[in-house]
Amino acid sequence: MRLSLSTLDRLPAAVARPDHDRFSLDSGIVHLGIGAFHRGHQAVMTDRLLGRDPRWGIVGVSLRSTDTRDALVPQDGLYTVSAVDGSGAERRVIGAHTAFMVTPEDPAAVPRRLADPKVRIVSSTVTEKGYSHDPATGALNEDDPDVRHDLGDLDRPRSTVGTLVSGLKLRRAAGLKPFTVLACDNLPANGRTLRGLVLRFAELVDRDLAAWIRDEVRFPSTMVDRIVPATTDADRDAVAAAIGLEDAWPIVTEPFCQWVIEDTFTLDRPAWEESGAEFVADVAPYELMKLRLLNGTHSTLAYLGYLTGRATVSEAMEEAGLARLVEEMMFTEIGPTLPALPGFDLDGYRRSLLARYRNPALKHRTWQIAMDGSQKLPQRLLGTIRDRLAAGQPIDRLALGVAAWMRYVTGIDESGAAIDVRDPLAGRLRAIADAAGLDAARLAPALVAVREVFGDDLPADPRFTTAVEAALGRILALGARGAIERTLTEARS
Ligand code: CS2
Repeated sequence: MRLSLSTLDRLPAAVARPDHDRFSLDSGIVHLGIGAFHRGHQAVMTDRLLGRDPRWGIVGVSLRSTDTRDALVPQDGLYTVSAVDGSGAERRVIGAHTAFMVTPEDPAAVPRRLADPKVRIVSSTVTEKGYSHDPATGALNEDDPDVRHDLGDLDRPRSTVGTLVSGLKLRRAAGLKPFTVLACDNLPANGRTLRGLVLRFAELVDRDLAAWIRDEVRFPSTMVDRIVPATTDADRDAVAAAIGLEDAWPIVTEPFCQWVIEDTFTLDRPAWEESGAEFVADVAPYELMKLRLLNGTHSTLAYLGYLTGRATVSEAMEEAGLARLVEEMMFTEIGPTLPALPGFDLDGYRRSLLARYRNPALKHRTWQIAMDGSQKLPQRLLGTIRDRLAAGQPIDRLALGVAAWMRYVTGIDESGAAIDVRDPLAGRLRAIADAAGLDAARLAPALVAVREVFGDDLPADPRFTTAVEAALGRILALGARGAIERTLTEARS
């Protein structure tokens, strides 16, 4: 028997369930990208409010695949969120979604939905690569095939940016006020970055529309944080056993959940503060702290963990040298680059990150986090490196993180087995690696020359190129484990 509205009352008492009537919900939010992160984060925080304020049901849009819609429609949109740690699991059935749409099935339908007057917020979790931007500069990639398509056929958009502009165009034509655009991905200044992309795209199609967007639409930046690994079949089995019903796509996550949002909305907004979100005037210091301390060390753990044969983050943390390396990276190298946040317990935050990584109940694959490194490195490691170089400080541990990415994208691991490298630039990175061979003096400069990742400045800075080449040389000569140990003994603070 499957989870659905008609089986909800069979759930064990310990499983929390929606306290709202799904049929009384309005759809005030359209969300682009209904992957695990959205379903374990924003949807949960919204679900908690719907009993009191039913205006904020979520229309979930998949820009590409039908999987989520196919899994959730037979369940009336319901799914289980298990928050797990060493002491057990807390489960809750979420029913925040009122409808599901899949862009390729009817590309004109999504912008039309965005032009529904009841829709006041359009949010997004489309991953870093979903913004069709140049990761090093944040500028719109006008050669992106989806962007090119959308510039020619804006009524049937495929890209995130094209979809937003198409929806805004329809609202303007209908004399409606625009919605708020709420970016929820791990990009630096995510709202400001998305605003820049939307404005650039709009200028290319219609200058008046661009001016209207510039004047009327708010793009609050947000800092989002919850570790939500991809769901596995073992998760499905465990959830089914616990709730007594089949659930085709449950979410398994950690108890921790944080959302910091700039309180600047075009129209109204849900009272997300009642489910624990923090509204602030400027999210930048929170975002920088999270991207650098969490995501920067997460990626480092992913590459070095994968190379040392560790399949998950908690297993990577059992690699004693690696755990020490990321701890030192947080305290010694990243910490001094962060702006002060008065009243914020930075030490407690760093310690809690290390504890979260050790969560033994989460099976967060190093391979999953290693994905799309070309899109992630700039905001996770390279910004910190730039700040340290500008302050004349050493970057030994951070350089090892970058070098581990370089070793990873060669596509062959230390035992000679193939690595399934997933990255929009995977083909190019592999070709570079094949041409250079496993020779740090050739491979490091060839990869550092990838401008989309390293920009124009870092390839020209010998302090950077030397440090990365030395770190890669260590990995190639000593293996990842040996390179970690050597870095621990020799790194300067
Ligand atoms: C991870 C993030 O997959 C990744 O790249 O670093 O998704 C991470 O789990 C979240 O940002 C935590 O908030």
